[in-house]
Amino acid sequence: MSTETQSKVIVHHLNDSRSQRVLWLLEELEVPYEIKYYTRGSDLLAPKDLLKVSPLGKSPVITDGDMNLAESGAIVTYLIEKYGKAEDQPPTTGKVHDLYFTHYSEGSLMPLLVNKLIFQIVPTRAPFLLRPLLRMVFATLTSQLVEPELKKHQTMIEEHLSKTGPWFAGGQSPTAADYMMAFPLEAIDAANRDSLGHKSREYVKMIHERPAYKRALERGGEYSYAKL
Ligand SMILES: N[C@@H](CCC(=O)N[C@@H](CS)C(=O)NCC(=O)O)C(=O)O
Repeated sequence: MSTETQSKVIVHHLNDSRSQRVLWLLEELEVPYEIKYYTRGSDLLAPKDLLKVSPLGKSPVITDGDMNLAESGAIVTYLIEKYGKAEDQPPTTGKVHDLYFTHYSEGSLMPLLVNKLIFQIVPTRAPFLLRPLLRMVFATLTSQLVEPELKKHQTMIEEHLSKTGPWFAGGQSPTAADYMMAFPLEAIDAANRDSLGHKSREYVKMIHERPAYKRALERGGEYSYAKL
């Protein structure tokens, strides 16, 4: 193996998943990387192969040297610390925002979106005769519990971007918070084009127009939340 190959970061990348944020980050950082591709099964779950690099078998995982690292927030922080330049760090005034949104994305927003998705999927996997009833029950749970909560989150994000934009930490380049926030905002937008507020939609559009983002899309393959 050549030294160059040995030192390349490997991204264990699952189609239509959060690992797209890691590809985007590596493209922005201009760090050479390899992709090991994994395809979801018909049950939408990751293939068992991912268990070989991470005990939970979820994507993303990166391999850097002899280390495997899972959890996208940890990966983003690790890669920026190791390979980032000054512009990849938040400005002093945006440090707390960067910290907050880096953790908020997976800690508070994504669980809500995953809940919503599970509530949609459960009725489709139930015994045929139970499906209409379950559809009604889960649609009610979604509209009474998930949607009002999600609305609160979207308002908070919209107000934040209106004050700090274009980026979550308020600087002129994306920082950790942006790599983390892009995926849930893309998912909300893809599910309902009229759902995001004006600033949040502009934000997603701005990301999709970045050359590094487009390169990441090209390399990553199938990704339903953005098109080349
Ligand atoms: N909080 C974790 C979530 C990881 C996760 O759930 N990844 C999804 C892809 S977006 C996955 O691997 N799903 C397939 C499965 O659960 O089998 C992170 O941010 O890395």
